[in-house]
Amino acid sequence: MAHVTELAPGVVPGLPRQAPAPGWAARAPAEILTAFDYGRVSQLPGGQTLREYTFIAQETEIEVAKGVMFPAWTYNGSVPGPTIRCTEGDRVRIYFQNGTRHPHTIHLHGVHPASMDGVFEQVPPGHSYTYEFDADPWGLFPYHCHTMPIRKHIEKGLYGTMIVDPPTPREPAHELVMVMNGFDTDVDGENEVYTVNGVANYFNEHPIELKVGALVRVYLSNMTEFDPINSFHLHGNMFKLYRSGTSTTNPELTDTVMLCQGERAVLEFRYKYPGKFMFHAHQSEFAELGWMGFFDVKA
Ligand SMILES: [Cu+2]
Repeated sequence: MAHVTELAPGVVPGLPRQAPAPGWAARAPAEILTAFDYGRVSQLPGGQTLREYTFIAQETEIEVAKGVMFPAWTYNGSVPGPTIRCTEGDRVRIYFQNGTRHPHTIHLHGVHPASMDGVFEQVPPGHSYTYEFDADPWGLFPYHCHTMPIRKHIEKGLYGTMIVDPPTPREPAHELVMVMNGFDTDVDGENEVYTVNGVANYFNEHPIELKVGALVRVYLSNMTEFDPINSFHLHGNMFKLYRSGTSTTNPELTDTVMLCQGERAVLEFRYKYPGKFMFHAHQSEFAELGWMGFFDVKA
């Protein structure tokens, strides 16, 4: 799969010297599914866990459907960007370097000071900014660029997932990160392509292997621009739905969830029967334009 990253000409990396190398190599949707970026881990003097990340905004050409190239803006080379994984109470520090020709930021959802919100401190090309906050509260959060026009900066690919684990960990499971998105390939203000993790029909051609009876946990978020909602429908099964991932009790039992732009949910399920089961947007148009895939459940 073609995948070309270029830093804007004349942009000199200007990161603080203590910034770690970006530790994110996931590119294909299947890699993004199971890649978790725990950062460079150390201990602060008081005993608090410090997780340090380097995010570089890049101009990256990505293949969003067979033979369809898209001039994306990325964090560290992929759409969606790195999946930040930490635990409630951890100190998270993100060294952000803008290697593109446009100003950008990182706006993280969650509780943090205004100066860490990625709205007012616009980062010009070639400049850097350091975000630092305590992960609070636990749950599932999106992050994205918050530079005007915001829909352009999101649609171009500057977004990703942050999982803040609860202090008492969730039950072990086969965990999958799924980001629902779209791409406006002809610049008409509408999406021509819909995907999970960046490539249309990818999980149709590369089904996700599961095991009968094994607990599956999907961290699902909706970063689709232009269309107000997206959805996830599971075949041959029901899932427990924990909206925003901020609870582990009293789930709703359903087989379809609708998420507004920026909304997210944790889904848990086990397959009772082996075989191939479809999952897809329940908006038929989105499914037909690439947002569909299969679980291949083995006995
Ligand atoms: Cu931006």
